[in-house]
Amino acid sequence: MKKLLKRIAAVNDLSTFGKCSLTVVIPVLSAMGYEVCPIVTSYLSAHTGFENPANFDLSHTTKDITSHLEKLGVDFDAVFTGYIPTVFQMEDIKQFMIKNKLLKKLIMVDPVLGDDGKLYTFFDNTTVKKMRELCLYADVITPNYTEACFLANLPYKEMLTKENVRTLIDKLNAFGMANKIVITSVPVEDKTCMVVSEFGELEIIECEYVEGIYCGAGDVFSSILLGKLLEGQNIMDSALYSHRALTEIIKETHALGGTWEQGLVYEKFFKFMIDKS
Ligand code: PXL
Repeated sequence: MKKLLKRIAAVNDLSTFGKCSLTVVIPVLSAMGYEVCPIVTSYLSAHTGFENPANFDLSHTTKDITSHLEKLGVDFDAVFTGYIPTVFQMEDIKQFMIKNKLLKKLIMVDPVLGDDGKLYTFFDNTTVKKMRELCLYADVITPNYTEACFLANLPYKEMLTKENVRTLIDKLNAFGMANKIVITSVPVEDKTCMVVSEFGELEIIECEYVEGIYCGAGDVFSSILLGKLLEGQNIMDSALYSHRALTEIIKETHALGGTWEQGLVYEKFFKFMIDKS
């Protein structure tokens, strides 16, 4: 089977309402010119920020889905994981990741665990421990600041010094996590920053303040980042591009009166791409 485009296995949930996970990952990466093959981890009526979503855990399907893909010989250029509802499913995904890692495919883990200092509904310390294990097989991880604290087993502080950021990266490296780490929404010396680290070196990038916090922003960020990495751009340029795009999308969503639960008007990314090309 001739591969016409670079192909991404997108391991994430499908939430009908609330614009996150696959409803973001598929359109964004498709617009960037990739073939996106979803491996659906859970099917929800809405993301877990809404009260009592109907939630159908698809953990029991993962092994059958990935082994059929293997039988077909479907060859991926990247494996990109996000929300995984159970430790049981994380183990199956880990096996899929290991096979692709041995084939030298790009493995990117967005360790979806929580935000604002707290874990998302349904997650606990066992989830964190297992997510740490997945991160060991990743080339790139993209935690937000909350997730980075949980992964590093460090307390969530309202404000960090530059030395605290160094400690955070050192702790993640000590656990043996990905060579490339991009942490978003890090509060450093009264600024919101993005931390980009490669092989232990780190840069703290001050971000423009934009009003509004939206569910799924991390999914938009990591999707664009992956798209850029697969174009062959380095981690810093990819992170900066993704950050610029996300800033525009947040501004436009805020101007339209968006809310956290409804998520981002990521459709504005398509305009961003056209304007910047
Ligand atoms: O984007 C984060 C996310 C993804 N998937 C589900 C979620 C959330 C955040 O709340 O609930 C199901």
